[in-house]
Amino acid sequence: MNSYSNHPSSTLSSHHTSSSTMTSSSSATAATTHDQQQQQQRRHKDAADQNFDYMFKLLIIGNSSVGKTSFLFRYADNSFTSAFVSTVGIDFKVKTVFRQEKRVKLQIWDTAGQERYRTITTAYYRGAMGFILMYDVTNEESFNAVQDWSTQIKTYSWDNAQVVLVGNKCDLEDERVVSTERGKQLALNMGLEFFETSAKENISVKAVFERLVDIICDKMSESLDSETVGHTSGTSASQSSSKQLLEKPNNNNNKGCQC
Ligand SMILES: Nc1nc2c(ncn2[C@@H]2O[C@H](COP(=O)(O)OP(=O)(O)OP(=O)(O)O)[C@@H](O)[C@H]2O)c(=O)[nH]1
Ligand SMILES: [Mg+2]
Repeated sequence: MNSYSNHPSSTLSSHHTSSSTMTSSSSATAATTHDQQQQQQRRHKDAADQNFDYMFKLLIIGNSSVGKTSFLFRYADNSFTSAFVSTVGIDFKVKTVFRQEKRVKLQIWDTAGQERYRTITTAYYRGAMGFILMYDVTNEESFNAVQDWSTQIKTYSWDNAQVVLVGNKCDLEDERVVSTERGKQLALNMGLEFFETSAKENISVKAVFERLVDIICDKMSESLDSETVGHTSGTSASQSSSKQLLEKPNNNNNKGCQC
């Protein structure tokens, strides 16, 4: 069974493209439908591809309109639209990358920032190995909310989940209200790595994902080492946490992560 294709996300999702282009002329609608079909086919193919060493479940979280969906679209499809279609519930994309000589399949969940979807979105935190916690450098409120989002992670995900802090929309220098220094300081206080990005101008988007994957891989190696030490010394300390982090799909029986 493939855990992606059977996921309820399809009934909860919304895309920029689906809502913003369907209202055009009928020929444009036909073209869009064809594009959408192709996209959907590619999506199913990517999701079904079992040729990978690890599968990491990642979540993008943060206030509404900080740019989470745009960030994911930039990374996965290299596309950007200035239209704002607020995400309904949750959606995901799949992308496979090579890091540290491993083929890593990323299952990237794009969550709705609106409060009313909080019950749905937090249900997906479980089993996530990494979080991109995003604020908007032109929006003070989104920056002030970072601590609350961090609390949500602590409450609903496991202890080993890795988090990076991202200040998005750094292309809007004239509208900036959160300085780079404040972002850095907050990240330092929270013990997180920090990036400023622009989904619009494609600044540091790929770097964020690559760094997060590297951090997770490093954590996995550490867990492996401590597990080996634990076994050698006959103790079971840290075994359960390593087990969680090392939980990886078994390619032979086509099982994905149990999210
Ligand atoms: N200038 C600029 N605009 C951006 C950037 N990223 C996103 N936007 C715009 O900000 C608006 C909100 O972007 P979304 O990606 O839909 O925001 P979101 O965080 O997914 O919002 P929710 O789905 O409601 O949680 C859209 O109009 C985007 O075009 C960026 O890096 N620079
Ligand atoms: Mg969104």
